Amino acid sequence: MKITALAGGVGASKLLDGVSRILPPEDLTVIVNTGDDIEMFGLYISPDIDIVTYTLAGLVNPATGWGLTSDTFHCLDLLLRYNESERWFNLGDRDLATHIYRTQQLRAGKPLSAVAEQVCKTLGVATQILPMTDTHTPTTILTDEGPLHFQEYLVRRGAEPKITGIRFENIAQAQPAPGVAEAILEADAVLLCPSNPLISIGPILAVPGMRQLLQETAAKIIAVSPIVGGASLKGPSDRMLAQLGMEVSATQVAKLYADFLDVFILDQQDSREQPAIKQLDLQVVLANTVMRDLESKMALAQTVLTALA
Ligand code: FO1
Repeated sequence: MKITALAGGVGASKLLDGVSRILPPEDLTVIVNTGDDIEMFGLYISPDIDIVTYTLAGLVNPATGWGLTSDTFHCLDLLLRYNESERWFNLGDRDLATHIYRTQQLRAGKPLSAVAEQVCKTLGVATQILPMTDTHTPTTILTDEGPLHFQEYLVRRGAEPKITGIRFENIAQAQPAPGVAEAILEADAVLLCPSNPLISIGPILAVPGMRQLLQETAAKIIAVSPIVGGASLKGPSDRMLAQLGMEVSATQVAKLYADFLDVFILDQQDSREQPAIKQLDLQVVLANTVMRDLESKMALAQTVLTALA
């Protein structure tokens, strides 16, 4: 079974880790959010691409879910002595190699998708990892303190400022990256990972043509809820939904995807939401969606694959 996943962030990479241990890794393609991308220290950082790639390569730092395991920060220490103002974003010594390589290749005219492919090859990842687009479309969070790049909002400010809107810069000029349309149209199933629906899956769906591809594909489309017990497990999904005037619930997430979705995986803790989600004309599967260890990642991955069979 060929599966194409839409992913962003640490929750997505945990589920994909489980899926890639059950399916042959070549049968999985991942379309990744690039709205989090940012230039720091003159280097192009693509956090969600790296999180998924490092996870599937078995190299991710298990404590943070991003960066490389056992990395050191000697280069950053000296860099910050030159430029104190970028102290808020941590780049490990080995992680820097990926950013230096990516930046060199982009400056030489290579598209982001080609660089992602080369990084996968080098790190031994057989799963195809595609950026949603090759155009730089950074996510701006509009807040009561003014507009902030997503990383400034999340990492520098700890998601403290109150948000009033979200803008995906340059999105109207963006096109799906090479391979994205085929990956959606030719898949047997499409999986929306348990990622923030507004700033991880949202930017992917905002790429012109993406929602139509999801509506047109014959693939069965399944989403795993990122909201459990009325809150997000990690990250600011819950407060962002609330501050933008939306309900903080799994049902709200299902509504955001209802125009193309077939199946919704709802956490057991939220079973009382089952009727509301069924009313959206979706099949509902109850499961434990909290992934604390390899066993729970693989159990959730198996639930997804069984629901798709
Ligand atoms: N997240 C943090 O909370 N603090 C950091 O200093 C940080 C650095 C960082 C460097 C490279 C990278 O690929 C990811 C990094 N992240 C960091 C994670 C990232 O900010 C977010 O978790 C993702 O953008 C959300 O998916």
